[in-house]
Amino acid sequence: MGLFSQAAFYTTVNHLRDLPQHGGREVAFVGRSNAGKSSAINTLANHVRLAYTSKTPGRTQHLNYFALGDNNFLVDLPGYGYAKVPPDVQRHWEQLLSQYLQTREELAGLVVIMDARHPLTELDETMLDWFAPTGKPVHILLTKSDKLSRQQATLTLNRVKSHLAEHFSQCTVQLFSSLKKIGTEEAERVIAGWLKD
Ligand SMILES: Nc1nc2c(ncn2[C@@H]2O[C@H](COP(=O)(O)OP(=O)(O)O)[C@@H](O)[C@H]2O)c(=O)[nH]1
Ligand SMILES: [Mg+2]
Repeated sequence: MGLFSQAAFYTTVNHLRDLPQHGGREVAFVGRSNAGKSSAINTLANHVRLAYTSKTPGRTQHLNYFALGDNNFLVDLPGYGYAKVPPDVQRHWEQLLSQYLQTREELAGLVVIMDARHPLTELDETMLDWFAPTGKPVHILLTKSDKLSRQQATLTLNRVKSHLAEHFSQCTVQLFSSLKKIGTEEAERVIAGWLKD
């Protein structure tokens, strides 16, 4: 059975002061809105609607916690990069995300979801910049890779790898597809290595 197969909703948090004191470890998923984060979480968890998948992105500004068992947790972070967010909402989001990424001790590693057709956007890099000082590991899923030819996918993977080697050496990256179930074992292996068993 997979690492995420027992995942169950745990709690929703909108302020840092409300972060759960579970005493275990957590792994957070973040990504540009519509990149395919909810689909990736659902694919890994093998649940159809564990994390809500939507075509109208950008509604939630919350941190959603899922219990994985053994006091390990998955945290679904709010998406970023959608147009027309009111400035106060944007500020709240920036505060919450940057503070969470920089200070959360229980956070063992960060999974960043990127659309394989548009990897490493400015906001993706902002996320990596916020997290880099912690020295904790980051794993990037280049999802929707089913939309690329094999050659395009390999090219993209290599391009992202060389960028990371230069700028974010604690990052690893792989191809992923929720639609075709590509890359789930590799992702699970990396994430399981961050958590307690
Ligand atoms: N072809 C393809 N489409 C995907 C994949 N993952 C997500 N999508 C689609 O991309 C859109 C956004 O996905 P969603 O998971 O809601 O993105 P989120 O906003 O990052 O949570 C939806 O229409 C999904 O069906 C994938 O691996 N392949
Ligand atoms: Mg989503």
